[in-house]
Amino acid sequence: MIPFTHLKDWLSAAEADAVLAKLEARNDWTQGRIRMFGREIPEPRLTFFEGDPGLRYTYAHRSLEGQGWTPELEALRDRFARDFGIKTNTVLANLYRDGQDSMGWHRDDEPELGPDPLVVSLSLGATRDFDVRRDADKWTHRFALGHGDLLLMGSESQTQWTHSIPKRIKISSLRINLTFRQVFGL
Ligand SMILES: O=C(O)CCC(=O)C(=O)O
Repeated sequence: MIPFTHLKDWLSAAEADAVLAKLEARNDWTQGRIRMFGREIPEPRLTFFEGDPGLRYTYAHRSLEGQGWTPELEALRDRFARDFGIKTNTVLANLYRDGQDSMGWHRDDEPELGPDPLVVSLSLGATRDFDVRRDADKWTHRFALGHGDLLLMGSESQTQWTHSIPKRIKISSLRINLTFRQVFGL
């Protein structure tokens, strides 16, 4: 059993198109700077963070604070709670401008996410590979996440596994991913 559940076409094409258009039109996409291995580098993607006011999420020395919800992301958050019983109070959005943008192997295990974080991940736009690797034996599996697909990352997904979005130089169009998480005030 692996703790990742891929729900293809969870949003209809029309719904996915509408959310993607709203997100593409936002003007708060930022290229953050993160610290890795003692060096500060620009992230190879753009991001924004949204969530309950005052909630803070810090990764790779980059600190983000929630300032409330836009209606379309709040509606998605409520749907996840209703459909899956997964309560979330923040969303980190990633925009991969093309296949040169990527995310290295990592886990979402910051202390404010609690001991066994659950993550609900919605993909929009270009299909990209999403690789997962199990700590115990380094076994890897690849999901192709397409427009409107949902990936539920369940119990142990962040404690026993890592994940990544590899570069794909032939992909020239953008992808947006929304990762909804529950941040606990520390
Ligand atoms: O873009 C994705 O599908 C993954 C995003 C991710 O790994 C993260 O935000 O931690």
